[in-house]
Amino acid sequence: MKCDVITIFPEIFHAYLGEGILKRALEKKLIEIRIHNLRDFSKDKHKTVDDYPYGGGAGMVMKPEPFFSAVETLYPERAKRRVIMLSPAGNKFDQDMAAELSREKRKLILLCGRYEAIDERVRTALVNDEISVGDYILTGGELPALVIIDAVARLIPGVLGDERSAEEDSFSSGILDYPHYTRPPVFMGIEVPEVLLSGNHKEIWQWRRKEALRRTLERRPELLEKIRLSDEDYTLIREIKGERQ
Ligand code: 4G1
Repeated sequence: MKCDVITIFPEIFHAYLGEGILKRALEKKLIEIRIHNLRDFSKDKHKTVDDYPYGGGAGMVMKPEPFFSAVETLYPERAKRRVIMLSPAGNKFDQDMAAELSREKRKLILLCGRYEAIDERVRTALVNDEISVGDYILTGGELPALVIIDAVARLIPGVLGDERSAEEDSFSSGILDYPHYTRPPVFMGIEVPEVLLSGNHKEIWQWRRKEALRRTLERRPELLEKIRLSDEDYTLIREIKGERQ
């Protein structure tokens, strides 16, 4: 993953990317992320990046020139870049989209908005894709950009370390995770399910699969329509339905 971010708040990215798994992946050069300050691409002496909206109304709009100047300066070759705008009007980000972006050969350029909105001509003439991380109102596109960087980076081979592959984790199976427990065996009077202490790995994995299916059936039944279930899964689902009052 090669990624450039354009933002008026570079420090937000340095803080998050300076910790944990992503910090290590950057050090090992498994991913390459460059953070650019949009203000550095503003031409006037006050380094203005926003202006009043034509037609009036509340709030400010981000000017188009600094975004164009930033992208054309940093990555003039159109064919080798994929400009992504984080926007509530974009396609909803999900694990499939993260996987697709992790396979992208072009450099990803993430544009982060602030204020009310970004001038429409950025979308029309600069942006390839518009992505939203969800339906709520935010103060800026920086957290959405970090969500995308985080979800995509951990799919790059080597980023999660040798012990743990991205395929092993819960959501890559397309259903919710099973319940997890660690010591102590009894906490606040609540016991760890006996099967997990049994050492019987076949039974443990059967229990985990069943509890994952139970949770998905209860909380996110629509996820089950997106995946292919095995004959054993159908047996477990029948058991779960028989256990319900
Ligand atoms: C109209 C949410 C505006 C928000 C309707 C998810 C939200 C970027 C995202 C807004 C943003 C709704 C996102 C809103 C986002 C310019 C600066 C846009 C921040 C901005 C439902 C503010 N996923 N929001 N407007 O939140 O950037 O990516």
